[in-house]
Amino acid sequence: MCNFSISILLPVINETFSLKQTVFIIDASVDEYIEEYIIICCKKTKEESRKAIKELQEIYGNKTVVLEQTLPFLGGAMRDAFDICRGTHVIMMASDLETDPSLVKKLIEESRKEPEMIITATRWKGGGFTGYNPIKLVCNFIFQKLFSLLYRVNLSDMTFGYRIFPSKLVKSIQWEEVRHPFLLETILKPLRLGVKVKEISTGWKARQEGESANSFLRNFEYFKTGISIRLRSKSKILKHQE
Ligand SMILES: Nc1nc2c(ncn2[C@@H]2O[C@H](COP(=O)(O)OP(=O)(O)OP(=O)(O)O)[C@@H](O)[C@H]2O)c(=O)[nH]1
Ligand SMILES: [Mg+2]
Repeated sequence: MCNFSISILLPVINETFSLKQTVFIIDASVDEYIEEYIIICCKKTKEESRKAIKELQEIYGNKTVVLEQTLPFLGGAMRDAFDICRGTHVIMMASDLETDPSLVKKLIEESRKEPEMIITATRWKGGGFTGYNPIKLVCNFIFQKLFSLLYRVNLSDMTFGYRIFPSKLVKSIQWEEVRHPFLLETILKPLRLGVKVKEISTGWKARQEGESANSFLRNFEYFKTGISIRLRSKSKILKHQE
């Protein structure tokens, strides 16, 4: 397949060296397919992070697209980037090194074999968790089991926001979430549409700089997202055609 290009989405609040490291590792391993790095900023993005972004712009020029998000929160950042991405495929990830950038190469290889599929990273198939809150880990495990039963799929990590999608697909869906449950929405809505999903294993290591923008209690909002999408008709998942 010759027409294959990637938009990498990197939302940023407080990352500096983690963001730069992410781009350096990706660039060194898969430069030929990268159409653009869309770095998404908001009012909360720190001055030091903006400095790191400028450095990346100096190195990578037009390949670095800086987007000031209009919708709020993490889901809003991704949704704004979905609207403007130019690659045939898009990789949703983080800039805090919790989404291991050395896996991008494998995500791309798998996606090139099955371009209509979603390839998603799982921490539950051998890669494991380093520095993850133990209570959160148990809740996460139970949640994954419950929702794989509810959606009748053999998936082990539906809440991890590290995956590659065909851009056409993400542009055709009517997204609703603006906070972290957006990460779950991006797998459940395609599943409801019959899109095939493949998992590949990755490890997870807690970030070394900054802190998460998600609070523990907010994790319970994932239930509402998971159940309501299960009950939604397919026609309500797609954007209305004009
Ligand atoms: N532009 C932008 N970036 C965000 C926003 N919220 C989070 N991010 C970034 O998105 C990435 C993932 O967010 P985190 O808050 O670390 O959340 P997480 O790792 O998915 O979830 P936890 O496991 O709860 O830590 C990080 O690189 C954040 O800096 C936001 O509202 N706007
Ligand atoms: Mg994080």
